[in-house]
This record gives sequence, structure tokens and C-alpha cells, in this order.
Amino acid sequence: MSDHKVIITAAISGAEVTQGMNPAVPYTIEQYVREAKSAVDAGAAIIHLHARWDDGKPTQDRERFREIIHVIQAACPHIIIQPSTGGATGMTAEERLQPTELNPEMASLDCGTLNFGGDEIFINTENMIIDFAARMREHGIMPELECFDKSHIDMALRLVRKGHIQGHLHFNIVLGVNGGAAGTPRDLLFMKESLPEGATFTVSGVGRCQLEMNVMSMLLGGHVRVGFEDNLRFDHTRNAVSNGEFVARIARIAKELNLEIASPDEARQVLGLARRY
Ligand code: KMH
Ligand code: ZN
Repeated sequence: MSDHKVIITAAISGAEVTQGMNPAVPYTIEQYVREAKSAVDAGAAIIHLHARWDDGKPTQDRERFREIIHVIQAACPHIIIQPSTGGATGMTAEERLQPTELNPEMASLDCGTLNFGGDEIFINTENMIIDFAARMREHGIMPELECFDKSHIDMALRLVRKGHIQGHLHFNIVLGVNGGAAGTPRDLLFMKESLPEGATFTVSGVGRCQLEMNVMSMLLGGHVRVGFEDNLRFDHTRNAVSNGEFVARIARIAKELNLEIASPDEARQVLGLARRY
């Protein structure tokens, strides 16, 4: 049994979920602060961030990101903020890359194309991944390698060998997307065992598998991602009231497994991030 410190990432907003599905999904600046603070107060070390306009429309607009990051940092001074460069399906590469201009410590780097339900395709060609990785290097941003399937891990490792992706390798194994690997113990184990020695990983489970995949990740020595981007329901009876409610539950389970929760600075140490507060 592992005895590592668990890094909790809260993916507080996402690009696809709406207030119609769960009224606590944040759109406005005030709602972003409320959701970020609920997650950080409950033990999150990283906020994975998608931006929305006040009407809920997803955007990668640099200035909207700047505004949201500014208020979250004011409310939660030490938190690691990890903007998405995935954005929403259908956005162009340049559109998606805008938050990198703000020099965040981390950003997501999606490592392959996949179906995303219905007619949606989430496009990440090899050249796009190379360009995104180069942009992140230029801005001193650590990529979190988003892998929705085993083949995405293989792509990431190919780009590591070619020198496009450098430094400490931190993966996000995303399970249960309609078009990606399934949220099952078998698929998680297969992907985890495909990671190289020394890499760290977190696990995101979409919908009902969030909790199970999070718990399995902790047992395998990994970290966890919770939040509205991946799951809106606290259990089969009701919606979660906040992102913080998800964070509090997984923090409690971690403690019952004798695992400590990493503070933001402890997470920086684990991930090899240079910034300290
Ligand atoms: N919204 C999805 C199309 C990321 O943040 O990098 C992509 C996504 C991945 O959420
Ligand atoms: Zn995302």
C-alpha cells in the first residue's frame, strides 16, 4: 500500500457541463471564486480551469482567463492554477493556446484525438501536440499530459523521446469519456502500467466512475481529480452542491486510507514545479 501525499486537483468548471445540469457550475467571476474557494478550503492543491463567459459559453479568451485567475489567486493565494489548453471541441489551436500567454505554472496538454460523443471530435494531431508543447516550454509552463486512451500515452512518450516534451512527466489518465478508455479497473491498471518509471499521475473519471477511479488511483500511488468538469452528481440521489463537496469526500477517504493530502507547495515539490509562495 502506497504512503504518498495525494494531490487533489479540482476541475471546477469544464467546458461542456451547464447550470441546467447542476446550478452550481460556475459562469460568473463571483461563481468562479465561490467554487475555487470551496475546493481549496476542502484540500485541493490544483485548480484545473476552463473559462466561461457570464452566459456560460466556453471561451479561451486570454483576458477572461486573466480575470478569473486574478480573483482565484486573490481568494486562494498559494493554489496552483492549471488552465486548459483543450478548451471546447471545435476551437482552433491558436484560440486554445491563449492562456499560455499568462505564463501559468502548469497547463493541460492533450495527447491525442478522440471522439467526444455524438458528432463531436476533440482534435489533437501530432503536430498540434508538438506545437503546444513548444509553446509551453517557451513560457516555462509544465504540461500535464492528458491521456484519454492508452495510445495517447504512447504518443506522449514518442514526443518525449524526440525531445518535444521535457522535464518531469505528470500524466492525467482520463477515463470514461464517450470515445476514450472506459472507467474500469482493468483499463486504469493497463494505462497506469504503461507509464514510465518516475512519472507521476492523476486520474479523472467521468460521471459515475469518478469516485471508484479516484480511490483506485490512490491505491496505485497516484493522485486524483474531482470536480464538475468530470461529474455533477454526488451520488445516485442528488447533484453535488459544490466542487468542495467532492474534494472533502476524497480527502476524507484518503485520510481513512492513511494517506496525507498534499498542500499546494507539497504538490509543487512532487511535480518539480519551481515556483514557491
Ligand atoms: N473540453 C474538452 C474538449 C483539457 O482541458 O485539456 C477537452 C478538455 C481537456 O477538457
Ligand atoms: Zn479540461
